Amino acid sequence: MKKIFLITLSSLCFSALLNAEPYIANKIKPERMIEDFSDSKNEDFPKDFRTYPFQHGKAERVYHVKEEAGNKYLNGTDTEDISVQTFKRFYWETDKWPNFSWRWRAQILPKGASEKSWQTNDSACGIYVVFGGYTGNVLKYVWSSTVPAGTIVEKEAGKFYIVVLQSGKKSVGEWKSESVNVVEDYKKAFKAAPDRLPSGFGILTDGNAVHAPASCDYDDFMISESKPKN
Ligand SMILES: [Ca+2]
Repeated sequence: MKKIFLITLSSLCFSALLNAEPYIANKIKPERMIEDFSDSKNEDFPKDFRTYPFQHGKAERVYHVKEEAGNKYLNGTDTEDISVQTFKRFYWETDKWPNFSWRWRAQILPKGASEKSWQTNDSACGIYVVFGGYTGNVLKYVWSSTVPAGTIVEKEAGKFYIVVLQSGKKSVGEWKSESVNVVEDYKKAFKAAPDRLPSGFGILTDGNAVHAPASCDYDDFMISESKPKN
């Protein structure tokens, strides 16, 4: 009788441990790596990235995976006025995972570019978060040639806003880490909460408006439940 009791007790403990595991895992892993380019081949177009509508096309001339000290990252370089975005789709529940972080390193700022006018609207580094698919509402984060960091530029009222995170030459050639809350930024720009989810994120390095070369490196795109502690 005593033996049976002990076996029952130990299996109960074991099953309690098993049941507890997902809870502990959720508690200690509040972030998800979305893309670190480690699955892509050096010099290739990045794996799992697409362009609209279906083919890579000219984007293959702009975006290449590079390797440095054993780490792979993405370089976007546009010297031909191509201006094509590439994107990665994933199921992004921004209500649970509102924080988005990445690293970027501007290499060449397109000279004379300013996001404030369509005639000069180029950015060395640009990240798109589109709420609601191709035709949804757009938040774009940039490293601007000239517009001060902290500026939100209204490109199209109620449709398209640019948030400037880095600006100018001072940190060109240096990796910078960014961490944003896309839901809070959406509310600031659109004056309302998002009613649709993003289907992933896009990248654009371009210099076609001012006809100047642009180049940026990107890496470590992550989402998290709360702001990463630095
Ligand atoms: Ca990497």
